[in-house]
Amino acid sequence: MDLTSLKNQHLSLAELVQLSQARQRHVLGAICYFPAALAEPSEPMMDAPVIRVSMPPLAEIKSDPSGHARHRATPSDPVCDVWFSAAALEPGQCRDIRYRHDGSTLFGVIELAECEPAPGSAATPLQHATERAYRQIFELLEALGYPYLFRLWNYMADINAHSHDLERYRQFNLGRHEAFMACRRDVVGNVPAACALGTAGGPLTIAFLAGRKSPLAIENPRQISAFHYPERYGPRSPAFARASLVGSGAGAVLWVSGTASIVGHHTVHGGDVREQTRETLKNIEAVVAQANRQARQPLFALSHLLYRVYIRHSADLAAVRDVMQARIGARFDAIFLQADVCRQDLLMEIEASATLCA
Ligand code: 3EB
Repeated sequence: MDLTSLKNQHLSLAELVQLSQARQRHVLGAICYFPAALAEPSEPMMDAPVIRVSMPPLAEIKSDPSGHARHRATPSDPVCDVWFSAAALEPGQCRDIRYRHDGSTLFGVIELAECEPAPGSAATPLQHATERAYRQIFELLEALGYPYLFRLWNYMADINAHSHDLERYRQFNLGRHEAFMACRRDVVGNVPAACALGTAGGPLTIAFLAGRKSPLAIENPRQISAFHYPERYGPRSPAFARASLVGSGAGAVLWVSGTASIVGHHTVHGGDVREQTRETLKNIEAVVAQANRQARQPLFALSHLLYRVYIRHSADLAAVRDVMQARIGARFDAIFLQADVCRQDLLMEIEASATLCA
């Protein structure tokens, strides 16, 4: 069995919950972006591991097979990033993680509240929650025999706020690094694709995809690898690759990490959302070109990616969308979300995925 059975789609929450029973059995997992603050604790919405994130959807572009782009402005319904598998799925729950797997790929979700660590620990509550979440993830993956992380989505409230003398995103990086080290995971080179964004509230929320085949970690020649960022961005560098690639030929899957207006390690075009979007697309183009080089085949193109676009100020939606359409063409699939980005001077960030031939 290989990854040709994986498929990624954007659906409204109504569409997701109204899928036929037969179709729901093939939902590996999903992330649902909610417009309003969520009441805790979040009750499971369906049998599949579906997680709710407080992150207002701003718009959606969907291209149907006939080639028409359908725009939906300010969707009132939550929008979901859904992963399907054509294979038979096995569900499971272990401590705080809910998951489903198909014999080659596992999708899991975990939510953890930020509790004070044990007395004597120097960790902040967010750092502690992050370390506990990642330790649970690594322990589960070891136990079930899915050792390779392909992709992680990291969502936390107040990502740019400072507490305990450190920005919360940097606290998150400390906890992630600690867990990687404790579980003997590489923190440079062979690291998963990821994103880290700020929500409007709620617990630390992480979704992940893992498998039994080692992915290729892809870097961007225009950017210093994030795991080599200098210390001025925080005491521990973020452990993620610019993209990860699994499988080959028609069965390949590409995950492009959250990508922003960073060249080298510097934020460029501070204050200019249009230029930040152009620079971000140049970065994604460079990552895709690098992935095609490593695949030794031109498998991926900007016009065939599925995009999630995070925008700090909702008033910038039109500017970001216009630049994307000018560069990519009018027809592409994207959801636009209001979210805080992990550097104060970044106004937007884009991530993407491609499941070929599914
Ligand atoms: C950057 O390039 C922007 O901490 O997991 C992008 C993707 C970013 C993943 C992470 C952070 C992360 O540094 C921020």
